[in-house]
Amino acid sequence: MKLYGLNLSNFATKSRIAVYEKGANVEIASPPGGMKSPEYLKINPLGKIPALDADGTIIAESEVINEYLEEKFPTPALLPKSPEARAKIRVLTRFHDLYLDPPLRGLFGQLNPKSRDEKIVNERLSELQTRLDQLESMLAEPGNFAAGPDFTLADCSLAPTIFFVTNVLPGFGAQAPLEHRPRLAAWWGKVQERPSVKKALAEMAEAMKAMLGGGR
Ligand SMILES: N[C@@H](CCC(=O)N[C@@H](CS)C(=O)NCC(=O)O)C(=O)O
Repeated sequence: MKLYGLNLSNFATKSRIAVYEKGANVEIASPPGGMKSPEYLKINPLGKIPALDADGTIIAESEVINEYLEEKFPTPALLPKSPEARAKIRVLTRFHDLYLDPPLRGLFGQLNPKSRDEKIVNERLSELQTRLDQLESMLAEPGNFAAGPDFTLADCSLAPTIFFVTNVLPGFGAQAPLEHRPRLAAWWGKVQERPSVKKALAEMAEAMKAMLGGGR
């Protein structure tokens, strides 16, 4: 099996964490020729990462990949057993994909203070702060992982994006994301200690450093 992605991508990192958690025999590869190359577009016509080549079956979309990995490699489990508890995890992963990531992604084009559009920045920051408040109200009590005592697909989803949130927001002079959000702050401290997350976030940090010109 081969997982196409780039270390800086929060969506690709989400799937790498699931691979690392499972200890699955999955090769990690960059999209050949880049995300929009004819070669990669044949693999994933959307030109997005991640995509999983499951021995000939191509699976796109990070959450579909993670659910596939969960079915293919059930141990250790990243979803609980009861339908209700599974639904709770899926609400968090969907919240991540549909509501939390977009306002953050909308800030990526505004990183340069010299060329940023303050109106766009303010709108996206405001939406992102609302989403972080919503996340705070959805997370489990401090001391837990995102949805309870067990590490799940919800943690895989949220950790790479909160990595960006904590690294990017200070550059906009925004309200510190962990301030006044005790559940988010406690979860963030805990989840970074998980070996799979630690490894994947170190890869993200290295890629970010390289992108900002501090790397090789
Ligand atoms: N819904 C997709 C989102 C994937 C996504 O947007 N990945 C970004 C990198 S973090 C990407 O491929 N961007 C290139 C593009 O959208 O053209 C998923 O969950 O896999």
